[in-house]
Amino acid sequence: PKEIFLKDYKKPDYYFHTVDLTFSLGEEHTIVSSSITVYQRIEGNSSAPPSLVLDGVDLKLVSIKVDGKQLQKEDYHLDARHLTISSPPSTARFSLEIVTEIQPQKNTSLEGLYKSSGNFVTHCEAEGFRKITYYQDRPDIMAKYTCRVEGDKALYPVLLSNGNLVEEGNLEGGKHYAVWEDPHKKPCYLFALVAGQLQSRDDSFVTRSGRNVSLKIWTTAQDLPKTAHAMNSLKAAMKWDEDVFGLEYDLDLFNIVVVADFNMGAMENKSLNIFNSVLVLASPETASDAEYARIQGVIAHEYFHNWTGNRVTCRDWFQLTLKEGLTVFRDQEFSSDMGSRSVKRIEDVSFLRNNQFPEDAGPMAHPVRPHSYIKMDNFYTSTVYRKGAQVVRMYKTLLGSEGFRRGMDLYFKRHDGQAVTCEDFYAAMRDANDADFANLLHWYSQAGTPTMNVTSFYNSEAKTYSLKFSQQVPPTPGQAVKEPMLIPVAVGLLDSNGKDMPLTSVYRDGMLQVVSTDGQPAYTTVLKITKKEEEFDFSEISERPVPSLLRGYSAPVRLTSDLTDTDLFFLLAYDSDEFNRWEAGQVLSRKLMLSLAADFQQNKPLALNADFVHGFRSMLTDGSLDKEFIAKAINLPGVGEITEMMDIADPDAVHAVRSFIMKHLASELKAEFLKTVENNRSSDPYIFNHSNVSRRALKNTALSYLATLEDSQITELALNEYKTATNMTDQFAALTALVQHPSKTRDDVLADFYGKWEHDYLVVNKWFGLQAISDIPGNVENVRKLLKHPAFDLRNPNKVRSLVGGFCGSPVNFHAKDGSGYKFLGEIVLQLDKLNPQGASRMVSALSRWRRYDETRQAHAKAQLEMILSTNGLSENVFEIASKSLA
Ligand code: B3K
Ligand code: ZN
Repeated sequence: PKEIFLKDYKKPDYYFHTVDLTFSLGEEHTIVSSSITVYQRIEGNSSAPPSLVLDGVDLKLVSIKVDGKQLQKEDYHLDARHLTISSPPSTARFSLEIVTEIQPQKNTSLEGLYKSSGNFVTHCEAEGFRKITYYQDRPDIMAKYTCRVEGDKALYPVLLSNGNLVEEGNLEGGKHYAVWEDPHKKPCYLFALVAGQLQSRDDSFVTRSGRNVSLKIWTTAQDLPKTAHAMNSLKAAMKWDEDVFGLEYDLDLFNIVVVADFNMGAMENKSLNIFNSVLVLASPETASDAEYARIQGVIAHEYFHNWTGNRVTCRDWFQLTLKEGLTVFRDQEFSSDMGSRSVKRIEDVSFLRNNQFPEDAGPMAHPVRPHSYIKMDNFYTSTVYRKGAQVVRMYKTLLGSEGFRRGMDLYFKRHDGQAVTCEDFYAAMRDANDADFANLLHWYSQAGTPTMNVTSFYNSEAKTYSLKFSQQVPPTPGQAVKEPMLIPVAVGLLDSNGKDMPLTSVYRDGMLQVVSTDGQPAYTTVLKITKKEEEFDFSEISERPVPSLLRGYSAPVRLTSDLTDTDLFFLLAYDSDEFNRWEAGQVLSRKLMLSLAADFQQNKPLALNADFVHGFRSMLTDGSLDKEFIAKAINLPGVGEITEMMDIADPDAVHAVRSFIMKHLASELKAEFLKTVENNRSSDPYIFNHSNVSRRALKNTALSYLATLEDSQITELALNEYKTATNMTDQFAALTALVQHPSKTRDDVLADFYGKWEHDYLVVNKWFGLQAISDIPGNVENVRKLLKHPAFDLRNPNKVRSLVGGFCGSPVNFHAKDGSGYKFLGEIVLQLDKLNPQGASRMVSALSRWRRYDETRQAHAKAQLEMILSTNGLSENVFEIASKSLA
């Protein structure tokens, strides 16, 4: 396999101007005819024109013409990946016509053109278009497309592609056709085609300039009722993008198609978004609040790509974060505005810590803009997406909302219709604000989560308060030495009453920094750390403050400080920054869990101190707090997050400790938890809004604590919750509570749930997932059984994610010391790789951090990676992850 490097990027020698495609869809094969107008980049080249190299994989070439003339065998060269025309015409412009034959019905990789539930569907990003026809499959080739689709009218009554429908009609032999024209030029990864039996939910949106946009969500007749929430989310997103960024939709039609077999969450194809069904379909009875929220976020995300991704796209795939980091940031902001900003921030930061931090500390660590890849699909990572979004957020933190908006406006003004780089985004932000951004670009090139330590000093005579920062970026594969980064740290200082102190002036290295421009004191200020070590001094500080550091998590770093437990409990009780209130509790919990894990390892008895229980009780019973916030605040850090902080990861110890703390809190606060469940029950019709979501979140979190007690009264309670639930959120929470421990009740309720929902594959996936992630010892055997369940299918990515992915999330069973979990995964990866390399490589990643564990586990995991790597015919996808994991 060949590694591709950012530094080797070269502009293409040829550009494509227009692309006219015709698909003749058939059961045996599909014929794709493409007609392209080609331009030479360097006109009037006196020497012979360079050869034109087209990408193509799994294609049968039927014919090729240049300027209308059929090419002979000696005029081109064909290998497994390319079609090379060695002597193209020397004219500035020529035409290229290619006919290929493909077999979508045999395509299990789910990239290119494939079939799902009998329908034809495409997925092209990153490099799937080359499985449809020969093309320069790279994002800096932007062309205007037309697409004619022909197929059997009875089998494929609906024929869709990008842009506007310009013609349709009947053909002989029961066939029909449709011609679509996309007026916006685009890279081929945004091409899409859908043909099949679909019905639509129709709605419309009038843009602020008065354009009437027809909105359609396509799915099976049966699932149509489950598209209402997605449609509302779409309209809310369209409105939000106008209000917040001044961005309006640019066509008269916007389609979303729901697909059951899809590798990713969704795809932002121009005007024809294609979605994994789990991210569209929802009804109160079948989807939980978390799923409603995810649908809202992802519908918005794909819609937002229309500007950040489609109108302005990436020059090359290394720039992926240019569109993904930015669009994730935009969807996070949207969701914040739709619900609670601090809760959304807490969720996003937790996700980052649990998923991106481990990646950034492992063998696959890469900067948000990677330097190289073997298979681009392997770089759709939480680093590129989530850390990338944090990088975008830092621009906003540094520039303020208005400055950020000025930068966005300039970015679109400069680059609409172009394929650009992260530097172009940076330059737009800088130039629109005359900003000084020293060291910010390092975030694009350096991998690894920076650690930042803060120490404080109060001088009661001078009334000054100093914060001393030191930062360090850890070494990562291929990057031993790092430069200091620009780290924006939002800081507030609390007085002894817990109130924010006014901040009038702060000095850096003796130089006065402006805290506020309008003469008013600030209560939060953003310190720009640019060096390895740096000190800031606040003046006119009348008493020793408690600092609230990194408010709102203003930079994706690991923060350590000299704050005492007393300081942290104080912040937990008083910080005006809700995120940091939560964070103070998390820091306390992390410290506690780590120290109890050490006790556990030394066979010492576990004990919980009274301050912790007290702090916990105050949170749980504070009626002035937002209920969803309380639910987050009483949620302990996950096992993964804590094992990540240990020298040698010990999932058994952390699991035991987490269970112990939960159980202990549940028994100490049983009355409070019971009351919480009691007070937050409701039989009103389901509404997805903040107050209802909050209420359910708090009730169900309380129930999850109670469930740890293994007490028959609680089982009764949970059974009752299960039976009387009027929505999936409550029903599934009760089910989850009931299945914690082996029992007859557990078996019965799992069987009951399956019986209720066997007709709904999305709910069945939740049922698979719940059993897969179970911490009941020896659960691998149950998972093996479930693989043979009639509802399971290795070809469907959602099912694989629920069952296999779910299993890999269990600290106890995936990391079982006898290696049974790793062995299970090894077998699945090999089976899956033959069907779907993208899916297989996602699964194999679960093994990549094997070096974090003890020797026994290391040996088991390593053996599996070696076994995988020694297998013949391995995909490049799996090869890249497995080989880098062993390196
Ligand atoms: N851009 C797509 C992801 C495509 C994944 C390709 N393997 C969805 C998204 O991030 O919006
Ligand atoms: Zn995206």
